Parts: sequence; C-alpha cells; structure tokens
Amino acid sequence: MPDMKTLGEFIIEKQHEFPHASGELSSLLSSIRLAAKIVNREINKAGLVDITGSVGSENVQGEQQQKLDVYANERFKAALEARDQVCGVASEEEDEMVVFNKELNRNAKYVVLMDPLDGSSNIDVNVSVGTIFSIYRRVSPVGGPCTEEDFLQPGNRQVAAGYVVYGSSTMLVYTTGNGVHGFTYDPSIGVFCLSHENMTIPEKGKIYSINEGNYVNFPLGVKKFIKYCQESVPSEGRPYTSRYIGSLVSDFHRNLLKGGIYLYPSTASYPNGKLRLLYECNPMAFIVEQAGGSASDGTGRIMDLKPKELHERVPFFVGSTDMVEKVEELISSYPDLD
Ligand code: P6P
Repeated sequence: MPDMKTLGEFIIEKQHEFPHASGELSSLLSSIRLAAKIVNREINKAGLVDITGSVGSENVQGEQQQKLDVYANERFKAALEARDQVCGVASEEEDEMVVFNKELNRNAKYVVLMDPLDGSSNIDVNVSVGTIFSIYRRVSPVGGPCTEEDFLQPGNRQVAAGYVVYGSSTMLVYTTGNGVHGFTYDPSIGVFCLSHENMTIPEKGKIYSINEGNYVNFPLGVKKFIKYCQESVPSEGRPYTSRYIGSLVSDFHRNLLKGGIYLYPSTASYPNGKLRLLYECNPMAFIVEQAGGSASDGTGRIMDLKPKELHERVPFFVGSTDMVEKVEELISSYPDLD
C-alpha cells in the first residue's frame, strides 16, 4: 500500500513549483477542496432530500437550473470569497462576473472561472456530474475591483485548472502546469488521497465520445471522422468504441485514463458548439495538454483563442493527440460548403 498522501500535503509539497510561490495558490486550491467536499456530501444524498429537480429559474444559458446547480455555485463562491486570494469569479450560473468587494479580496491576485455543476441535467437519473475550475492571475491593478479583462484572458495564461468528478467515487484532478495529478476522496476520513500521480493520456485512443443524435447537422469533416472510426480497425487490432455519458467531466475523465476523444462540434441547436470556452474548454484543454493530449476548436489550439465574452461557446475536440489531429485533418480536407 503506497504511503497515503493527502491533497493538502501534496499541494504544500509541490508549492515550490508554483510561479512566484507564495502559498496563495496553495490556499486557493485548498478552498476549492473544501467546497468540493461540501458539494459531494449533498450530491451523495440528493435522492434523499428535496434538493434535486429544477429550481424553476433559468441560467444565462436558458437551461433549467437544478437546485444542486444553485447550491454548488453558492458553496464554491462562498469558499473562494472567504480566503484572501481571489478578487472575483465568473460562473456558468452567473450572468455577469461576481466582484468580491471586501478589502481582503480587492488585494487578491487571482480570479477563478467555474462550471460549478456540469452535466447537472443528469442529477435526477443518478449519472456522474462534475465541477470544473480555471484560475488566472488578475491583469487589473491589485487593490481595485476585478474587471472583465481579468476573465477574458486566453487559456494559455491559466495558472491552474482542474475538475471534480462526483461518480462511483469522487475524484479531484488538477494541474498547475507541472503535470496532472488525481486524488480520490475517502469519505470515512474526509480527505482526498493521492491516487493518480502524473496522469498521462494514451497518445492513440480507441474511444470517441459524441452525441450522434446531432449527426445530420455535423460539419462534413466530423461526419468523415465518425465514419473513419466506424470503418477502420487501428493497427492494434481492437476497433474503435463509442462511449457518450452526456456529462463532459465524466467523458473527459474516462478518456484521460483510457485514451480517446470527446467531440462537441457545431450543431443546429448550437451553431458555435455547446461547450463554453472560458470555464469548460480552457480548463480541460490545460489538463489534457499537461497529460500529453490535445484540445482544438477544429482548426487551432483552444488555449490560443482570445475570448470575447464570458459565456462564449466554441466547437470542442479534446483528448488523445492522434485522434484530435485526425479530426483537424478531416475538417480541413472536407470544408463545409457555405
Ligand atoms: P448534449 C452538459 O450540459 C454539457 O455541457 C456537457 O457536460 C455534456 O458533455 C454536454 O453538455 C451534453 O450535451 O447536447 O449531448 O446533451
């Protein structure tokens, strides 16, 4: 049994690797750890108390807000505001950025973007859901309120990113630019224990994750990729497999461990793709690149895109490099005729 190391111990041990390590990023990651434990507790009993089901309001995406969505958003905001490292957050559940106005927050160095409970439509059917977070150093002057520019930075400026997957076991996976590390929650002692150090994604994947119900409106190059997966047998002999949970964090996590690609191209309902650049695509792109994979909008690197607005959507192809490059090649070879 390898010696057990907790997330807190690991963060402190690796603190010297953070640029300008001053303990603040460590403390910020610890506040996310705390909120994840609280949300995990509520998700695990969601079927028992009146906390599932839509709260009736709609979020900026026009999606029914599940009560757990709202709960998770409030928990993560409160945990982040309580520490003096964060001056504001942007969230899928908030129309505008949230400025933390306490004195201790205005002198903070970081902003956090998050999808507090991604895949929440799966809650009522007991399918895994997740939290996604992305951390930047602010560009606005310390001492004043954060500005929208702090949140509209390209993904290549992230200082940390991660996700929590609330599944058969709850895991927290994060990167600070020095590899990807996974921690499994032990509820009996209330700690995240190091279980997957230096995670790497297999370069050649066999799994493709896409909602084929949207096939008729996919770009021609994406249709060609699906056909390629269905008709070719890779050199290792095992055919490709289609796996789609409908929860980005769960599909991403499985593909990170086993190799594969997640695709959300433009569709009739989402002509620019469904996934949000700032708090879904960029953090997942940072993680997958640190694990040796790739993330593209079909024509270029996700993390090089300059965001224009908080809830901007982009086409998203993320996972094993050989599969992402294949999709890019087919999109380039078979451009849609306008
Ligand atoms: P569809 C959940 O709403 C989400 O943002 C991702 O977690 C998931 O991969 C995707 O949307 C599912 O979308 O259109 O296939 O139901």
